[in-house]
Amino acid sequence: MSNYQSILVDRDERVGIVTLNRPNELNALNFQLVSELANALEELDRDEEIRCMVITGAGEKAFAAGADIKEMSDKSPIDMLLGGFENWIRIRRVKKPLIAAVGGYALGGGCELAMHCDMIVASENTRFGQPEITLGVIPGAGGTQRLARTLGKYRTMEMVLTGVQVTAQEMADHGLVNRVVPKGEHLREAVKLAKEVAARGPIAVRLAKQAVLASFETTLEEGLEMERKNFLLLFATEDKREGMQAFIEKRKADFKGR
Ligand code: CO8
Repeated sequence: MSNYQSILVDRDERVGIVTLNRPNELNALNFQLVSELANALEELDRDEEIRCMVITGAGEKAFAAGADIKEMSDKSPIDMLLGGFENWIRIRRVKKPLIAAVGGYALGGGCELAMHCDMIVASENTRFGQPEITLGVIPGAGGTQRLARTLGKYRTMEMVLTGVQVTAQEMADHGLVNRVVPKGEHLREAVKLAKEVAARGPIAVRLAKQAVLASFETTLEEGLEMERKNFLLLFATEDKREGMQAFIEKRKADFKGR
């Protein structure tokens, strides 16, 4: 595993855990951190031992309080294009499931990073928000789109146009948070959820993630076609044989990812 300065990379059985590690800056996402995060996630994505990844923030106060405002303040559009966006696209393309373990502030790019993940576990002290409007800009890593697809137009407008902070429970009520847990429990609960995913067949998990994500980007007809093809593809795997045989023999399946 590579050496990183702004993140920590750990593993717990088949779960890779990446910690955003700038607690004194509330884990503000500077260019280096996002680049390291993309590198680490791609490395874990290639690692056959790892089946699911959790992203969390160091310290009690924040998952991430957004992109690094001090770093961004004198940047040009071209600096932002070259220094920033490519790495966010790399995170979006990770094939294994990502779970955000969120405690404290998840603002701006922090909220957007959580929404890049496939599931979100948040502690009850979490505050989500898109405060970019208070800085004279707007969300740039998917906030307007991903919030609107989950919360709908009206609540998203309020968040994006005012910068208001929203509780984990309210986000859960809107379907944007999977589990709200007591303060300090978010990482433990996210790893528990990740281990549940990691016990499933990794090829099926990968193709399931791809199919669900397609529902945001295609027509129903195209999405159904992709689901059907992925379903059929899985009938060529050893894991399908193992999963069905294990059911018949009343034992736990041992999936190999083949
Ligand atoms: N950037 C840089 N430094 C930060 C950030 C940030 N986003 N957030 C906090 N910090 C720093 C503070 O400057 C402070 O440092 P110092 O001790 O040196 O003064 C330290 O972290 C602690 O912060 P505070 O003292 O402010 O802590 P408080 O508890 O008083 O307040 C808040 C906590 C409310 C979270 C407050 O820090 C805050 O409002 N932070 C900024 C939130 C924000 O506006 N986020 C949006 C940023 S813009 C963005 O995310 C655009 C995403 C674009 C993605 C695409 C990129 C290519």
